[in-house]
Amino acid sequence: MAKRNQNIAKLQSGYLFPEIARRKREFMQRNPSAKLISLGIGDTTEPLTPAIVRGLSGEVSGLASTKGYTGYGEEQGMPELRRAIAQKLYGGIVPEDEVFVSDGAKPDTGRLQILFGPGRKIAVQDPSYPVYVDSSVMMGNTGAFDAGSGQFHGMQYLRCVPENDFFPNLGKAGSPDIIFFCSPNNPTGAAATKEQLRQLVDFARRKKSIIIFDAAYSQFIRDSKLPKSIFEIDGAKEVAIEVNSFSKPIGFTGVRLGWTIVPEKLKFDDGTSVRKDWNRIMTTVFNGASNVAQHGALAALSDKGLAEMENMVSYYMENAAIIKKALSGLGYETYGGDNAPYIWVKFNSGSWEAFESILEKAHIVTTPGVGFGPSGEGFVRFSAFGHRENIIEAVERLKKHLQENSKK
Ligand code: PL4
Repeated sequence: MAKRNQNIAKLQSGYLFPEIARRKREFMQRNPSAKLISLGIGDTTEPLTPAIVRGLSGEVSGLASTKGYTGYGEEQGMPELRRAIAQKLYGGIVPEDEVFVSDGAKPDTGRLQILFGPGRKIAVQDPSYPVYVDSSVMMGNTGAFDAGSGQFHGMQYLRCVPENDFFPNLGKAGSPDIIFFCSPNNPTGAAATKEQLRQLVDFARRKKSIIIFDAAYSQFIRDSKLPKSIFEIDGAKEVAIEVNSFSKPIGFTGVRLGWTIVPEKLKFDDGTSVRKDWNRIMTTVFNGASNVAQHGALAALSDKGLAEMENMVSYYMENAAIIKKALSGLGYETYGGDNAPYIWVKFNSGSWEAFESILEKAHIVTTPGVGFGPSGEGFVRFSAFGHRENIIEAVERLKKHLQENSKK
């Protein structure tokens, strides 16, 4: 028999989101008539919008004809979509040949591990989207694993907490090869300022690190002074890769479409081109994004599509405002929710304890903060993705449950 990949064996438990789904299923078995509301997994709920549907269905109809049929496309994506992303979403600050269209930010994050290979020093924001740590562990990018303490020596957790405005103390960050940085952040909802990203880019330039900047929530930024891309920062093209996604702003979590930008100027320490290696990986292990999904995305970047995207984002951000207002009104410390669809809330108990209590008493699914890293302990993440009527009902239930809880 083949030997097991020992890096997989190092993963400490199941992936966070299936674990939440498991607890939800168990709850439903015990309470089959409960009307659960999910403010847990950040999954979109609102239907696709007209211009985008026209883009998708136009391509489907085309595929049904001999003339319109297409098979495999270019692994890097349709040239017109790469161009539209570069121009409409980045205002031309990145050229189209640095845009690699894909099936989403999460799969690209996994494939980026192949780009760097094992034995790299990794730094991650703590808390952060668990894929960065778990995919690094799978690749063997953990430094030494101490089974006694269950800690990885070599992976640096960059503490991001209210006390430091959710921006890490880079003075303590050592010299990582790779820095995963997500802004607007999942789960804290914190959006880094230009000055903060400038510090990050300067740090990476000094330490010769590469930043993997996850901008999956950039369209949710409402404050026009905040940067939507790492490439708005001078010098970032020599030290950063950006992953991004159509999942959240246009409801493509199931349709699947994202992209990664790898600048021509980004080089490895031996002077070779990172972009060339990424192209080699993508043409080898990826066969191009769905042609139907790409036409949907192209339609989303038309004038009508962009207006629909803006309405969709505004809808979820109004949900965020409703949740945040209710929880702050109850006296909870709340963060995020202004430029991101997540509200990060401090509880006086452990994260899982708060999660269980809200599930059992209010029949609401949330996400325990500690699932995103040790600094998330004591916090719970509330997602703003949901139908408005469910958000309003969830808020009423939370008010009732949390008020009763505070009396005890
Ligand atoms: C549950 C910072 C959600 N099963 O859809 P993609 O692959 O283009 O983007 C995924 C993604 C990338 N980057 C960040 C994200 O937060 C997400 C999606 N995160 C969440 O609730 O945290 C969905 C999670 C999904 C998963 O594991 O990604």
